[in-house]
Amino acid sequence: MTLRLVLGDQLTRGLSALQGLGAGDVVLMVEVAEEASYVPHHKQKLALIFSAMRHFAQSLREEGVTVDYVTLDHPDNSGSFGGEVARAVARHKPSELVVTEAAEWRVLQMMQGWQGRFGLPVQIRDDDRFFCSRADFAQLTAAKKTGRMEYFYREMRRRSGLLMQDGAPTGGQWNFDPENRKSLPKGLRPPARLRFVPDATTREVLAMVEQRFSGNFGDLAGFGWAVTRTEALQALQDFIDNALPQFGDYQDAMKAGEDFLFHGLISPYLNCGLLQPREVCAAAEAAFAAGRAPINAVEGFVRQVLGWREYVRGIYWTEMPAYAASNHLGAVRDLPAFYWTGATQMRCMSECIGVTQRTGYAHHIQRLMVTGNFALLAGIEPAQIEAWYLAVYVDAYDWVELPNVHGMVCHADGGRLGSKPYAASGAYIDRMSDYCGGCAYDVKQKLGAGACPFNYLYWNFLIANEPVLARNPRMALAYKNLARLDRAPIVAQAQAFLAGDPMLAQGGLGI
Ligand code: FAD
Ligand code: DLZ
Ligand code: SF4
Repeated sequence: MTLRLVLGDQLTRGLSALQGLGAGDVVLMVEVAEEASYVPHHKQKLALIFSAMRHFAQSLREEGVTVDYVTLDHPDNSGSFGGEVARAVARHKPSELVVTEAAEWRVLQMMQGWQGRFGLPVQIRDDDRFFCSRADFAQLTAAKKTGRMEYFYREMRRRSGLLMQDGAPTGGQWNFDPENRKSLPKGLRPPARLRFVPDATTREVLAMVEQRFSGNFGDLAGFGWAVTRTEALQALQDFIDNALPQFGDYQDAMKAGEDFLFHGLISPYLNCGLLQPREVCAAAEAAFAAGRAPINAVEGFVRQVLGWREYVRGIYWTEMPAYAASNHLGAVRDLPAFYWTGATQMRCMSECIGVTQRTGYAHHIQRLMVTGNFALLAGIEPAQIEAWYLAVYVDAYDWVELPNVHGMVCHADGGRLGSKPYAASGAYIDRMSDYCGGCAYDVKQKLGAGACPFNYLYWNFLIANEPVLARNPRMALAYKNLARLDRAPIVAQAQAFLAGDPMLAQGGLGI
């Protein structure tokens, strides 16, 4: 018989490891302490993964498949993938072990040692759930000019045929981004979103997580994530019908108390395998074809999934393991404690950390331009802010979190992912949100007690990184503007804030 391992982010019936499943085969699924604790995951992330794993095992059993499922609290659980495969090999004495390549480098390394360790043939099959294979990505982006995301995305449109008509992009242009930067008008209420009431399996997992991981970040109370394929498809349909039409317009908007706006809320399902990238893009394209969503929304959505998601995965696999070790801007500051509590007077930060605590979710601009922007401007050590993002989001896995944080947020890769750092002053946050209105700081004030910290931290960031960034043509305008300013008071206030100086009214990283 063949032993087939299915990991917690491989919950897909068509998974390559399940292809050719024979009557005598055993599917192995294991809840292990090592995975549950390599970062202090948000409680909702743990609950989502364990519940989805248990439901997936149940659906296989209902098909008549033999599933050997080891729960976290099983008395003999060794706590690691390797230990649990070893125990299963001893139990079942398989002639072969079949796995789908792990999505992350750390686990693939482990898998590659299993044939020698267990003394039996181990087949590591490709993960074919992505549009672009690892080999195709490397070949497609080898040339410098075509290595950037926009070129990669256009080529993926051509190859997939998504939003293409007679060889040309549907709607006459590749990219509708300029239309997709509106702030939310007063009075426009985003739709209520479909959330799911926990069933008995989920309630059991919630109790286990609450008991075993009580000290972890995040609330469990509002848990409403889909945990089965059926529910994930319902969540996708809810997005397509109710939010997609305005997804494009308000893609970058932020509003206090509006946790989900018009976003997809599908990344946790794409990343654990309950939904497939092809079907979510096809659903959006069908909405456009039926006249139910405009092109700027549908193209904006397809670009995120077919473009960005595939691109960051490609960067991860072409650059690892060296990628994680770079620190281009030499950032070394410790992560402030308020990232774990939300207790700061910067309202934008407390709102974005607050939604993260409540739901395990924040949308792209909250992650990039608020919590990420602050980490960049304050010079937080990449490894520390990466560990935070990997822990706190229900959709966070190393292969997708790392390029987004290390590359896009920290610019620690020296521009491999994005050609310039996404640094911004308070004016950007003020334009795209309603956070500043209720803040203890004044976004219009550049310096002095009460000035928005994002303002002087922004200029201080440019000053501190001038030797590295000033030659970047995309930073030319920022440095031209800096040339008009008196640097000394900016640096003094930024340093006092970063040191937590109590003389600075409402100031400091310590708060
Ligand atoms: P929507 O806004 O509706 O977008 C649709 C889909 O596009 C998403 O579900 C996602 O699958 C994909 N997508 C969009 N942007 C990206 C991107 N930059 N990289 C990869 N996929 C993208 N996404 C993760 O899935 N896991 C992470 O750990 C993660 N960490 C991030 C960290 C930072 C600092 C930043 C800036 C972004 C990160 N993202 C991550 C990307 C993005 O924020 C989330 O995919 C998105 O917020 C998920 O919510 P949604 O499904 O409502 O997305
Ligand atoms: C994230 C996660 C967690 C918390 N727990 C488990 C687990 O107990 N068992 C499992 O198979 N997978 C888990 N996962 C997902 C894995 O970390 C993921 O499969 C690896 O990161 C490989 O990509
Ligand atoms: Fe954030 Fe500054 Fe606005 Fe306050 S004033 S919410 S700190 S950008």
